[in-house]
Amino acid sequence: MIRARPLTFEPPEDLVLAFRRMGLTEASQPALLKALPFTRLLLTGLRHQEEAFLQTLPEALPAWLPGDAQARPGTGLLTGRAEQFQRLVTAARADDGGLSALASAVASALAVGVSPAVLTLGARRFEWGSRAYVMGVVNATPDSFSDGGRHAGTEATIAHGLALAEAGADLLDVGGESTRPGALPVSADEELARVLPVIEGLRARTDVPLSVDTTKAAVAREALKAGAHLINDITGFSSDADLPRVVAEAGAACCLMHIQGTPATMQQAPRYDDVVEDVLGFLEAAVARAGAAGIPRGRILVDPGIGFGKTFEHNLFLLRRLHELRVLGLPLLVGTSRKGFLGRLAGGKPASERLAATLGSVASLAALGGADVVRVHDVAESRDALAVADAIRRCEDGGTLYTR
Ligand code: 7PM
Repeated sequence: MIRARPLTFEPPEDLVLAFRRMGLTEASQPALLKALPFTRLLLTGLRHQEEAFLQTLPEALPAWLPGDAQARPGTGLLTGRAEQFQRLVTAARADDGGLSALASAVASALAVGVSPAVLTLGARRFEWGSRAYVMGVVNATPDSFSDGGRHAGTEATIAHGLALAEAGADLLDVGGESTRPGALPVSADEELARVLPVIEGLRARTDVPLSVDTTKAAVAREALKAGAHLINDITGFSSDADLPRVVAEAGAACCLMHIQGTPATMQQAPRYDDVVEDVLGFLEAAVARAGAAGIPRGRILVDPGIGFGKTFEHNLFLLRRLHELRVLGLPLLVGTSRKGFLGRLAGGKPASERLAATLGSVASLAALGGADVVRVHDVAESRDALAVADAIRRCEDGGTLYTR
């Protein structure tokens, strides 16, 4: 499978801003935008035919630097201006010898600055690119219940969800199956008994859209009937073949997450040649399963699955290279909240002492322009951190750097 990924992520607004600082008018900008941006695309999965085409590019097209044919066959770097890339896409499309995969891979990589379509969930609109949205974690597993038994536990969980809504959550994610590394699966009946009363309780008392963290069609069906808007499947539709259809029939949205292995075994020996490449391939297949079941692209989010079958280094590399996942053209959801890699970075702190590290991760993601939704336990604190990071990223009036 051929894939093209931009090495850096430069939102188009950055250039428009530079033009404004140069005193250039709006009218001259389209021409400048076409001529200026310098793009570098990393290509992987090329076949001979595509390599042959790239090796004979004329001057007017991007330059081609092939990778090592032995160590990394089918790879290379394309560099050039936006307008040259457009020409390459046109030429590859015009060739009837089967260069259409190359054309679409390059076209998707060039479109990374284009915001995904607006998503409406219940009473809320998600305008991707306007800011990072916050998904609050509502844990409905017994280990999170107090000693008062199931009913008291349910009431406490609902109260917690309402508090997160009050604190500014844009979305609440209710989960009844622990996905802790080494955790064992629970039955659909048990999972439903945990999440359904919480969904019903929240649905009656807040208009914040509800997500359900489940891999099971039977759980999703009832949860969606009870008013949930989104199914968050940590296995990217790879566990239950009926789940995509249930989501499609309800007109619901979904978040498809990458995982290597299963929660029971995933942290034993995570291994990748190229973790970004692997995650991209997995998510493409997950999105295809969703599409085949009739879920519109505009109702799909994707997630690299931080901590799910990844080493410390895999997690950091994925976060740093998150913009490469934008070639999917879908909103990115990322969950770093209180996770193990943060504990390690903070000198070995337990989950209960990882708030500051979590805020560091959330702010970095927003500042890098990587995440559309962050999944967090600490909603109020994360909203503040994001307000700062988003404002710095968007700020347009530069003022003066030095005054005399
Ligand atoms: C133990 C370890 C308990 C990890 C709970 C967790 C994600 C998710 C979770 C995520 C999406 C947690 C995780 N993490 N769903 N569900 N993305 N989409 O920290 O990163 O809550 S469970």
